[in-house]
Amino acid sequence: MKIITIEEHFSSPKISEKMKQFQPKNADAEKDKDVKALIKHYLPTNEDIEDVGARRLKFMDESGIDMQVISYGSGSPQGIADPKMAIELCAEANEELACLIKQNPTRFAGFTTLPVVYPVAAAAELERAVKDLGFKGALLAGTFQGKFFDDPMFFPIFEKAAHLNVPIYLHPGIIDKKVADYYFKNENWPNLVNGIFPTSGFGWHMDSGIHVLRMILSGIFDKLPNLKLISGHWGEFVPFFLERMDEELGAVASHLKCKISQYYKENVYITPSGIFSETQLQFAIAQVGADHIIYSGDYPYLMKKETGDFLKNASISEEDKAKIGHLNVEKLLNL
Ligand code: GRE
Ligand code: ZN
Repeated sequence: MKIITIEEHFSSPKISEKMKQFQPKNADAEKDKDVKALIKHYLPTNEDIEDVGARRLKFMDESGIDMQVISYGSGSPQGIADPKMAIELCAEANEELACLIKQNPTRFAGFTTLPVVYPVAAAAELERAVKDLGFKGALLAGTFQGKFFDDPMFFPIFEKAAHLNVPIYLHPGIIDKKVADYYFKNENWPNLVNGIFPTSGFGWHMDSGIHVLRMILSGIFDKLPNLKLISGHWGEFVPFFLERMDEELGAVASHLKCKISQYYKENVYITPSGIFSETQLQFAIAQVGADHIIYSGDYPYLMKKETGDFLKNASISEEDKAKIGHLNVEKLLNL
C-alpha cells in the first residue's frame, strides 16, 4: 500500500546561519541556550534534518514511505519580525526546498514557509510558492511571537490559501513565555522537565489545539468555507472534547453558523505525527472519520522504522488504510 506522510521537516544550513542574527542577546537567550543544550539529544542531527536526498530516501525505503511532504522545521524564518528580512529569507528557504524536491519529484513534495509578519506579502509568497515552485500548501509553526493566526491581520494568508485551494498545516511552536512559566515551570523539577513539559512533552500541543479552536471561533470558516487546516498529533487534544465544546462553547458562540464539531469535521484534517497508537487511530476514525485523517511521521524529530508498518498492520479496514495512507492526501493536495 502506498503511504504518504505530511509532517516531515527539513532545515537549511544557509538559512540557519542567517537566522543567528535574529536570536535575542539577553538573559532569556542564555537560558534558552541552556535548555537547548539540555534537550540536544532530543533533536535531530544536522545530517538528518538538512538532507533532502539519499539519507532521507533510505529511511523512507526502510520504513515503507513512498512520499514525504516536507516543511521547514524549528528555526524557520517565519518567525522573523523584520518584514524585509522575513520576506527575503522565507523566499530563499522556499526556493532551496523547491530545488531539492525537484530532484526527486515522485518522492518529495513541500509546504511553504511564510513571512507572516507582513500578511499581504505572505499571501503573495504563498501564491508564488504554489504556482511557480510547485508547493502544495503552507505550514505555520506556532504563533507569530505570541499572536495567534485568528487575529484579523492574518486574514489575507488564509484567504489566499482558500482561493488557491491549498491547506495550511497549523504546527506547534514555542509557546509564550508567560504561559510556559505559569503552567509548566517548577524550580524543584529537573531542568530537562522544565524544558520538555512546555514544549514537545505537552505545552506546545495544548497551544496548537487551542490555535485550531481559535480559528474556528473566529468565524473564519463561515467567511472561507473551503479553507482547510491540518492539525498534527491526532488533533492536539481537540477531538476528545468536541461534544463538550458543542454543548458549552457552541451554546454561546451564536456568531457561528455551525457547531464547533461540524467545522472541525469539515475543515480540519488530523495526522498522527509519529504517535503510533492504535487506540488513538481507532478513536480518530470514530470521532472525525477516516476521510479526515492523513498520515505523518514527524521525520526527523522522530525516525521510527515502524512508520509504514503501523498503518499497514492496524486493525482497521483496508479501505480506511488506503484513505489515511494516500487517498485523502492525494485529494487534498492535488498530488
Ligand atoms: C516537531 O516538529 O514536532 C518538533 C520540532 C522541534 C522539536 C521537537 C519536535 O519542530 O517534535
Ligand atoms: Zn513536526
